[in-house]
Amino acid sequence: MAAVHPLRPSTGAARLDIGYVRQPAVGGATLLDQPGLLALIGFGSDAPDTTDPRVLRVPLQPLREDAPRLEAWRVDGPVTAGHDGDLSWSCGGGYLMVGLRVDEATQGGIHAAAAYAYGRLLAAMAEHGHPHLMRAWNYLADINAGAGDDERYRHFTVGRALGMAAIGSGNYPAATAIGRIDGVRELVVYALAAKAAGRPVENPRQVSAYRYPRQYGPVAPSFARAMRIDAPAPALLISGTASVVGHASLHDRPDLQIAETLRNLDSLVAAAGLGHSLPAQTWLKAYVRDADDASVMQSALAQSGLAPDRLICLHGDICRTELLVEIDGIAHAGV
Ligand code: 3EB
Repeated sequence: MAAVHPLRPSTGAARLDIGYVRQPAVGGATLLDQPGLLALIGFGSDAPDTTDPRVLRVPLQPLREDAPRLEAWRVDGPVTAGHDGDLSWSCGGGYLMVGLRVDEATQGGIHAAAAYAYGRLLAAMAEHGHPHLMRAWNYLADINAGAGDDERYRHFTVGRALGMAAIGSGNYPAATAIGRIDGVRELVVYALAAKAAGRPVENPRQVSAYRYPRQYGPVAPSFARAMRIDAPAPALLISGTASVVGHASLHDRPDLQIAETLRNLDSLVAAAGLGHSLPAQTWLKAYVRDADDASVMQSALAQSGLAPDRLICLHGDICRTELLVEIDGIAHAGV
């Protein structure tokens, strides 16, 4: 093993601080004035309405009135940001955040929109000198519409794979793909890239998504189960995780799907070397197909030890019709 400078992490990874903020969503001005603010993600219809390129708007409605509605990403050092057509970018401290909103009609459908979005994303990464794609979120309408290989999620998956063709499966980012229920056929993608590579992590309880068998579509989904950032303290960017064991969906009740999902999360955290279960410093987003399941989700996560302010519950469709819930997030190792 190569000698490592004692004061510097071996990977060259830089600090990334993520957390939810409970603040009146209107304006968000004081947050945006903070130095090192890389991105501010607003959820639902009252997300900050501003042209600041660091502000990303997720078209899913939060389901608990009293919950935080903003997610702040902070880095060390100055941040620069701008717009480039339909793309917004923000860069500093070794990280690049990119946001894209693509009207499907302008590209000729969800397949072409996905290919276009990922082509634009990879081009922006090259232009700004952040070659490692760490994490991507994808929100698209009518995700389960269409039968068999004509399902819109599968079309999205094929288009995304085309746009990401330059990335090998061993370097796929962590990802989430969720259905927006407002019916707006605009693909929303936002992504985190970095100067230093992360370490993709797979879940021993699950077949890697990029190795899913043919029954789930003509092209397997291009994502890793999680991406580990090594420094200064380890953090794990966790992909959308559902009640999938092996490659099969399990259970038809939301409570059982949530319990299985939590087992998957524990397994993933262990595989990443972050302990035996989700650490205290964890921020989760839970997606529920049926708004009525938000309370079951909330109590299940409270029971597993997650503080209420560390959960944002969003109303969205999951990419297999039988799946009712999905959870993603970030886990910071205890210090
Ligand atoms: C699964 O385990 C559930 O296509 O980007 C989870 C996370 C899922 C990301 C994606 C899909 C995606 O297969 C679905």
